[in-house]
Amino acid sequence: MIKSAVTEMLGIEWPVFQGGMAWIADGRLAAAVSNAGGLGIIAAGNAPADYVQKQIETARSLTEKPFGVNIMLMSPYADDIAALVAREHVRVVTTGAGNPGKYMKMWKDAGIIVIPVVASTAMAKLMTRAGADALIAEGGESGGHIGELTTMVLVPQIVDATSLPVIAAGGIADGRGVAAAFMLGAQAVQMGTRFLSAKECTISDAYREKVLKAGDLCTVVTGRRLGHPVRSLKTPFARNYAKAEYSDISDEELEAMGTGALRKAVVDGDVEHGCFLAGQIATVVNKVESAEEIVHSVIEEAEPLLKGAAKWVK
Ligand code: TUI
Repeated sequence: MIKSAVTEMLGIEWPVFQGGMAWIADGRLAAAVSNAGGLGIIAAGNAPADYVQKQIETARSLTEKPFGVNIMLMSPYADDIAALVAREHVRVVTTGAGNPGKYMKMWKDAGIIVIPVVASTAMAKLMTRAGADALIAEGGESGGHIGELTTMVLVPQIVDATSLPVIAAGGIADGRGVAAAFMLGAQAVQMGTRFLSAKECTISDAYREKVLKAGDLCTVVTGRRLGHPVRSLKTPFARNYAKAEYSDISDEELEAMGTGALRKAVVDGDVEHGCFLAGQIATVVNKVESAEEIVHSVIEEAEPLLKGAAKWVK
């Protein structure tokens, strides 16, 4: 049994969050993870509020346990979804890709537990002062939109910069990662890539196959030129995008190249034009399991590692 300030605060059994992956983390996946004793999270991504509302209804029909909604702050619908989660009194809100400061009062007044993703100590301090309940420290090993620092260096610095409990994310997909995160001072973990292999995760077969087959050097970061670095699997799309980034095309054209590419990967399984977001740890994800098997196995692996840590001290 691994308990911490995070399991206490949320009333969950295990300190395992499922990352709010745009286009992927729907009400069904979130409910499956929450039913397994972790924290399932619905991703709003770039979707409009009525989509998110439907996913909240789906999750509520499938679980009595707490779940969260992740708001991608670069979304054109961020304001609408921020208001929706307050109206719906969603238990937990996580945020990504920006500063959620302007929504904090509304969410706290609605009794929501607010857990922003931070990629720097400055943001961690700002969010602590703004009234966040915990912080997710997400390193650049993650898939999707990433910050500069790796999990190994980010987590201890965030732990030192805040009095709040910290959830580690980025590069964690098994019990070794969970144990290491706790050693760095985290009190829970968030995994995204590992849940791409979950039975309840409704991605295209091509997406799942690519993750299951991924090797250690299979991801690449694109988008630095536009100030939004994004990690994805090396595919024709990623290679073309990387090339275009160093060409003389305009920023607008470059931006347009990315539009719709995640949908093409998730929904259509288009291996030529799709953008297959995944973290560097994809290489250790090699079998399809239920969300419950995933949550339970990472905890079962982590427990003896944490208990056995004393063997190193003579
Ligand atoms: O947000 C993520 N991961 C994402 S969002 C996403 S959708 C997207 N697609 C294309 C381009 C851009 C986004 C796919 N994956 N992770 C959490 C995260 N948040 N990583 C980094 C940050 C972050 C970045 C800057 C958090 C705060 C922040 O602060 C900005 C500021 O104002 O200082």
